[in-house]
Amino acid sequence: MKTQVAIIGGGPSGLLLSQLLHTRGIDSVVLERKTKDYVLGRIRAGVLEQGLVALMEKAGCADRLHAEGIPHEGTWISYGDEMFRVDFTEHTGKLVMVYGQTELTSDLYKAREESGGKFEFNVEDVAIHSADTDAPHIDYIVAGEARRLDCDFIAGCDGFHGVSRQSIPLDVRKEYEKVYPFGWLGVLSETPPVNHELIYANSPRGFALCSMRNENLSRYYIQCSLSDKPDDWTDEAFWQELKRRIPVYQAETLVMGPSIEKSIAPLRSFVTEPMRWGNLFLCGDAAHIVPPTGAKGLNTAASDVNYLFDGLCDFYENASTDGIDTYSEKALARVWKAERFSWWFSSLMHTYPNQSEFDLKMQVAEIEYLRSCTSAQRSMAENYVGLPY
Ligand code: FAS
Ligand code: PHB
Repeated sequence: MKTQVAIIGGGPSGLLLSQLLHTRGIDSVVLERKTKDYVLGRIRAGVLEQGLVALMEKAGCADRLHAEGIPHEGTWISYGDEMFRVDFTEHTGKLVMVYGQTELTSDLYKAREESGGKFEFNVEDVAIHSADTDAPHIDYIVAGEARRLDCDFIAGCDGFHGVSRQSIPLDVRKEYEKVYPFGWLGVLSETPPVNHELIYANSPRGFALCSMRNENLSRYYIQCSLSDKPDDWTDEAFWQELKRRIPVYQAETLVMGPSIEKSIAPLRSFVTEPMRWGNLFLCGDAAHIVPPTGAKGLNTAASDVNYLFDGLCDFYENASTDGIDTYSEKALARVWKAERFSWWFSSLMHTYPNQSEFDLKMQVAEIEYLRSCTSAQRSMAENYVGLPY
């Protein structure tokens, strides 16, 4: 089989790129390790920057997002029983859209299927060949049959555990990593959200986050030990712990109910450089990971896709390699700003083992500074709504 752009990974990065390329008549094939239902069953991001909303509009996939997404003009930060609001719109004139990654990915699959998108699901043994030449190809197996995909370019959209990053020689790539000493236990429940906006909570017992998907579907997280397993936590234990970490007057109004999804995500900051090797381009989690505190994971994948899409269009429409030659540099410049914000916000809101009394005082002073200082709130707002592409 031959295509112009071979895309490894059928998550949001791969699908968004494939659909955008389709709008410009550029052919692609998406190779996905799992089934579509498995991909759609993963509960992940919930907050979209306006840049990602604009890309979904450009891809012709934003109708349901605009109909069902919830615009948020600010967020709440709590520490102990104190709570204050950071107003995104007051400081930046922008807002974010609360709309689950699952829904976004579903919208992209629907658009690709309606426009004849080419997929291979349940692919195994994906192997990238000759990426550093003008004739790269991918070998893979489907249902026991060996197949080959020849292409001009390969987009590695296969996430942190994918094959693409590993295909870049070790003497070419440099990796940067910070692993956090805790995880996030997340619960989805068919209950009304405790607040109509998000609450990021710092408490002596650990971080908590109150989020949502719609007016009767709430998403909650509590910081947990890396040794915890979801089954270690009954629903009752989860709700009681969450109530201890948010202000009393919010805990009193919390509507609890059975969890319909419960999972634990480890937290890490990770970047690999460069994000290009020959005609292989890394996008999204294949190249970088952020702790979800700043809601930057999916949104930084989007800016990668934006830069790569522009570069590929420049190549096919204007025979120019300027866009693809500057892809890695441009993408990394924004990636590192997202890494900084996510690390800063995670350092501010979580409890760390062996935190000294002084460390705790610094955390409270930083939160107090954010509460009381307009420029500190503007800085947070600018990063949260998304820095320019
Ligand atoms: P993805 O990992 O989503 O998709 C990669 C795809 O490639 C997968 O479908 C995988 O099956 C496939 N694949 C892997 N190896 C392959 C191979 N060899 N061949 C073919 N296909 C292969 N971000 C937020 O902003 N907020 C959050 O709350 C949040 N929560 C998260 C929770 C978890 C558990 C994880 C892991 C991530 C979370 N993220 C969150 C980040 C997440 O949203 C990612 O940023 C987003 O999924 C990135 O999308 P992709 O780059 O497409 O990678
Ligand atoms: C979510 O709703 O899943 C969510 C929202 C904001 C975050 C992380 C996760 O920072």
